[in-house]
Amino acid sequence: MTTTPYPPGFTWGVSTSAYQIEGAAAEDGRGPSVWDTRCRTQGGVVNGDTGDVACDHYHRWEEDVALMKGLGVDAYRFSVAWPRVLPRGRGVVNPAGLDFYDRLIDRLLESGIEPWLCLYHWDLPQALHDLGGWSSRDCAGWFADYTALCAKRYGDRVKRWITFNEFSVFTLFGYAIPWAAPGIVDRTQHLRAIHHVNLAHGDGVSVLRALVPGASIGAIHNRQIVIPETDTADNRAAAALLDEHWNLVFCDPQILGHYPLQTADHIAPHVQAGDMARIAQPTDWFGLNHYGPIFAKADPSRVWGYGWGDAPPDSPTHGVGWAIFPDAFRDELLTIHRRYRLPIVVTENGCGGSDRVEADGSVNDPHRIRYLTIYNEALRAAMAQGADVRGYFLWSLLDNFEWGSGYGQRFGLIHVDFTTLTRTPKASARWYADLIAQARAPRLIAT
Ligand code: PNW
Repeated sequence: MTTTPYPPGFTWGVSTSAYQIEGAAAEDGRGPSVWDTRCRTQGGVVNGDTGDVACDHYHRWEEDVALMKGLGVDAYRFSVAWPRVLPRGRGVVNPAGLDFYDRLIDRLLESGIEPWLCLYHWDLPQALHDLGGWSSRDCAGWFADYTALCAKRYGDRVKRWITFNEFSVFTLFGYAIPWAAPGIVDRTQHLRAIHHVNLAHGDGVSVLRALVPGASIGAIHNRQIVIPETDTADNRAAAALLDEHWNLVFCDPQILGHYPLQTADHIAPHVQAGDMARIAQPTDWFGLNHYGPIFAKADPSRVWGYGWGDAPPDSPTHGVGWAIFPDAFRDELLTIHRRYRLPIVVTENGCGGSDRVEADGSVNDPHRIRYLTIYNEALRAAMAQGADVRGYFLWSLLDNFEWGSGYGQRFGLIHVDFTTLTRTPKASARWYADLIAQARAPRLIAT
């Protein structure tokens, strides 16, 4: 009998996002986003790094598609920069920005790589933030109009659509714990942002259904078990509230139609009649981004009374300091399968750190290969136990602008020299290409 652990049609891919790779921040009519503002004026990014140049993908996209082809991936997840196509977020469109994604999509299709288009990877146009941004209910409508623009322009060629990437990271770190743009710390604004982003998601799904026949639509959630740093009552309470804000306040209303317990009370003043039905539009798959568990501790200096705890001192960690715990990945896949009853696509998983360039120019990253190997085993274990996983996208194609960590944390399969912008595939790129090739070839097993 021939078999492979992956079902027929399993999608192998790589992921990136616009602000992290494109650069060309002020070119061809692109407007500023909240991340440009954060990098340029707010601080909070290591080294004062910015996405002004990043990987210069805006100019080097042809080389990058060729690199993907070399990996043998089926699919590429990228995001459209809202301020590149609508410099002020709404109103006048920027034809040069729209053209850029046309060229990219066409080349991907010619190369046999399916485009998976994500509408929002955190780069809200600054002009919309100045009008209230996600704290304003109007933002859902602005997002729906932007979605319609992209759907009409790209929907003839793009069938895989994603509304948002990691709802809870940009809302929590943008509005409650100031680690991301726009750097606000305010409970009410955080709650309003949660609810308005949920409305925007629901409206976005409705627009895509109406405008893109045959669209396969998902949303991407970062889900990570929240563990109390030490087992005290205060830390357990902190972990329970963080679990709602991190893991539940988007998935539950979008898929199950209600907010989780504590949040339902907190958010009630911002919810209007009909909102919950507007949010809970059926989607086709659940996008999961997962790296490792997170640790919570009580922290009265933070706006919600919880803060980030540390992994136990003896636990293995990434270069980024995240705990390596593949069983949590397996369990997360099984939990999602049972709780949400949707096919799952792993839209991000990967390993950060700093990589050493050898004298001959090669880049060996055995730590990344080790991490990916054990996480792939966990993926297969979850599938063997019934989780309906349809694809795996590795984060990331390229080393890129790693938000608050600037260029100091590298997640790429392809090394980028940020002075010369030269790309060099790492040992992990070969490893991933081999994994994909083996996964596709049915293996003979004795029966
Ligand atoms: C994700 N955390 O972000 C993002 O989708 C990517 O843009 C990013 O580059 C990648 O993971 C690696 O960081 C996260 O604090 C940011 O647990 C923070 C966390 C998780 C994911």
